[in-house]
Formats: sequence, C-alpha cells, structure tokens
Amino acid sequence: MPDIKPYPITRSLIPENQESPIHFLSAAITPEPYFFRRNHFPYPAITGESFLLPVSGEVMRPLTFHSQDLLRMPSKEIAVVMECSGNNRSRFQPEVYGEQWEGGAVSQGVWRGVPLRDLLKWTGLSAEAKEIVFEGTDSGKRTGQEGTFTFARSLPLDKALHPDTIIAYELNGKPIPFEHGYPLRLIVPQWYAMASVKWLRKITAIRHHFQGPFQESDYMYFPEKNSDEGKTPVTAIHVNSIIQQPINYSVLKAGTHRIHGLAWTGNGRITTVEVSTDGGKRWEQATIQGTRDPYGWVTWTYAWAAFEQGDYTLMSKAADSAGFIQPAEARWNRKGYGYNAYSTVNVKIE
Ligand SMILES: Nc1nc2c(c(=O)[nH]1)N[C@H]1C(S)=C(S)[C@@H](COP(=O)(O)O)O[C@H]1N2
Ligand SMILES: [Mo]
Repeated sequence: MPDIKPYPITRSLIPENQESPIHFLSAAITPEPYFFRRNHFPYPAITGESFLLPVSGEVMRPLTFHSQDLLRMPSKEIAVVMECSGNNRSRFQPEVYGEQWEGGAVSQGVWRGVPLRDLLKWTGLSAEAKEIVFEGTDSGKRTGQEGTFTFARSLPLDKALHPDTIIAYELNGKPIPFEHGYPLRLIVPQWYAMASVKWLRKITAIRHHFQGPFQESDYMYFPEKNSDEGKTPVTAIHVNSIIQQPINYSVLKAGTHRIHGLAWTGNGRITTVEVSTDGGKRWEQATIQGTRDPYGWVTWTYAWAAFEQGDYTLMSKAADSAGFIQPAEARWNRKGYGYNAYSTVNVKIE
C-alpha cells in the first residue's frame, strides 16, 4: 500500500489560507502539516529583531525581552482549540463575502509559553492601563483603505492577565513553525483565533480602546446588512461540533456505521453531544471520548444501526457547561463570523 496522506485544502496562496483536512484526521492533536493556515498578508521576513519583544506604553519599566529570556522563565503547556471566526462562513445564508471556509478552519495544538502576566510583573502596569496591544511583524494593504497596516489586536486587561494567556514559543513540542508565528506567538485560549497574534514583535499597554482595523472593522459581528448598528466584538468561541465521518453525500452499505467527530467551546466544557439520523427529529446521546483538557476539543462517537435503504440526514449538536447549545441556524452577520449551527451530513444507505 502506498503511504497516502490527506492534503490541506487551498483557499488562497498569497496570502496563504489553507483548511485542515479535518475529516481525515483522527489524532486529537493536529499534526503541524495539517494545521489550518490563515493569513491576512504575505509571510513576513524573520530577522534578528524577530527574537526581541519590547513591552512598553503604560508600564512602570519598559523592557525588551529576548526569546531566550522566555525559555528560562517558568512556562506552561496547554492544549488549545484554535478556530478561525470565519470557519464555515460558506454556510451562511444569505452568502457573505470573505474567505469561503468550510469546516476546516479549526485545529488543536499543544502550545508552550510564558504567561503574559509574568512578563508584565517585570514591567509593571500603570494605573491608567486599559488594554494591551499585540502587534505582528506582517503587514500590507487592506482593500479600500489607504496606507499599510500591520496585523495588530488588543485584549482587555482581564483577558490579557489571565494565567493561561501565554506568549508561546513551542507548538507540539517543537519551536513554532514559521507559518504559525515563529518565534513568538500570543495564545489566547477560548477566543476565536484572530486574538492569537502570530510573529509577535511588540506589546504595548494603552489607556484607551484600541481602534485598529482588525479590531474595529474586522472581527465585529454586524447584525445588519446595510448599517453598522448593533455591532459587537468577536470574542469567545461559540459551542460547536463537526461530523468527521461519514462525509457528506457518501453512499454506504446497510449495516452499523460509526458516526464520529469533534466538539469544542470557548465557554466552560463540552457536556453533551447529541446525534440525529433523521434530520433533527430525534436526538440520541453520542459517547464523548478523548481528552478533557480545559481548552481542548473532545472526540465523540455514535454507533448507527443503518439497515434500511434510503437517504438520511445526520446531525450533531453539542452543549457546554455554560448553558450554550448549538442552534439549528447560526446567527447571520454581515462578515460571516461565529458560525455554529448543527453539523449536517447527507448519506445514502444502499
Ligand atoms: N500576525 C498575524 N497574526 C494572526 C493572523 C495574521 O494574519 N497575522 N491571523 C489571525 C487569524 S484571523 C487566525 S484564524 C489565526 C490563524 O492561525 P494559524 O495560521 O496558525 O492557523 O491567526 C491569527 N493571528
Ligand atoms: Mo481567523
């Protein structure tokens, strides 16, 4: 047998946007070649300066850390689900502009790094500090806007100072791959992945609300098609699940089939996953397996006795300990963020 492996699914090449071949990955931790890639700009150059991390602004003592300094500080390793807020955007009705992701803009990695709060203990924070801004090394143009922009995002203080908000230097036990932010990347567990700034080159405490375009014009839920009224920021990941197998529109022989997939949330833990094999009329409990990392996904499985010929619509629905349940329909928004309707797969039994 040849050693056949899955391929990433290309959405664009420059900047590089690739989906994870998620239906064909059984390991709980996504191997790096299959981690999804989402970039706004062409890849930046890594230079000597990339290893320096200045922390300044509303701090008592501005300091520049070298990535080697971080290696010597106490670190932690955490399994984190990273989901692009545009994951499944192609499923919104009416359709919306933006990368037409299907379900593969999500991956799970094990990140090692130093809590940001430990770095901020060295610099101190001034009483006026309100948000922390994280700047990447990558930059470029934005359609319809003058000038050059850097990928930059801010966090409110409570999230920035959370003990599990880390400056990471390793993914899955090795230095972070170039495409995923080498040498230093911010990791913000439980938030959609736009918060986890790659190729971190600068941290600044500020006394106002950060107004960058990746803060105020992207990564906002705009509920209205033609006005900006009611906009709210994209933050925690919505409870979600995916049926990995069987895949959509497969033809199966009559018999018992294992329906299996993944479920995750940015609020608490996954408590249940239910499966329907009749288009959502009746629901049965799936068996949750896999790890119980606080920020990880769970794997789940359901044995389906499918002995009658016909067309079936399979669905999965996850719920979390914060009381959120996947909805039948995702809440539409103009930029197509936060899709989390049931995962749906059509199959024919022959
Ligand atoms: N510097 C930088 N950080 C970034 C981005 C980027 O374009 N530049 N994209 C963000 C978005 S929208 C996502 S979904 C994730 C993608 O991370 P990955 O490519 O490692 O999967 O990185 C986030 N951090
Ligand atoms: Mo994203």
